[in-house]
Amino acid sequence: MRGRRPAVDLTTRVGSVVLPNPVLTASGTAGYGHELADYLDLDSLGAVVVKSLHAEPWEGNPAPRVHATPAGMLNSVGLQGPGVEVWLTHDLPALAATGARVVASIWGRTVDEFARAAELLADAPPEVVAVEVNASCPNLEDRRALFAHSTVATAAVVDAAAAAGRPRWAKLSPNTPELPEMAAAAVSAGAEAVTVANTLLGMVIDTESRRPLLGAGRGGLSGPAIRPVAVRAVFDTREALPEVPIIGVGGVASAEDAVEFLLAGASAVQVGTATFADPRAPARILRDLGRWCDRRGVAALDELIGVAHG
Ligand code: RRO
Repeated sequence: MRGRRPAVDLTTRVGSVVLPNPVLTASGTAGYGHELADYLDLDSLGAVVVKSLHAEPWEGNPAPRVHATPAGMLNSVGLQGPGVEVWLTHDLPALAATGARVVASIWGRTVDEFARAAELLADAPPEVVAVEVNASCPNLEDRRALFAHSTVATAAVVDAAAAAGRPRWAKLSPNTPELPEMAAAAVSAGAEAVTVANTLLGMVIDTESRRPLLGAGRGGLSGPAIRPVAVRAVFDTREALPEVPIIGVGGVASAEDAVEFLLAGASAVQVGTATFADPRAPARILRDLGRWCDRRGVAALDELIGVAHG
């Protein structure tokens, strides 16, 4: 066996969910089903997180919905989706058939709508390993009512999602200075983990029309431009709540970026905007993460997670 190095064990644990590796897709960037299957083996990823689903079909916002920005992009898709019932029959079967672990993201305009979406997921097959409760979409009409900017509302939607009968992850907002308080509220309501964080609220103005460029005006900024914000948000959350599993998201485009999030305290990362430029990005980052660890003699992720805290 001379010269053969031990394989790196990339297994990670997010609450009660054990994943073979820490590289997941980010909600909204990998479709609803097996859209990326032509580019990568979806079951090779830690999990596939699908775009946020409402209990009912939802049309979304007027075009244009996306716009490239320096080192990132702005979106206001506006939560378009087929609704949980259609997703269960139309999209999920092909995704589950790939062998992927699936995380269903849900949203609602009210606590009852979160509860309804979660109820519809109660009979989902076991491939749906967790529910990500999207409390933080910046593209709702009434942003003052954003659940993830209130501890009470965050707890309420996480609690409502219990109806799905599977582990809950709360997706939180970077647009509040009280992120650790929101994380604590989510956990107190039963979340096993927090996803940190959604997009940063932004705007681009078209200098010719002299009006906001996106159809909805404001939108969520993502990509490498926000990575330092997201890394800081993960670091803050880990510092305040060292026992709470964190899924880091925001501008992960390389294995080194993923390592940065792990060091800040994340147990897993989600790849989002990078996938729009290269649909193979999650697989590339996973491969390179293994090599990165191998070259440095890192045998398991516990050697990295949270280490930046000293
Ligand atoms: O659909 C969207 O406009 C959207 C959602 Br649900 C979200 O959570 N984050 C985002 O940037 N866009």
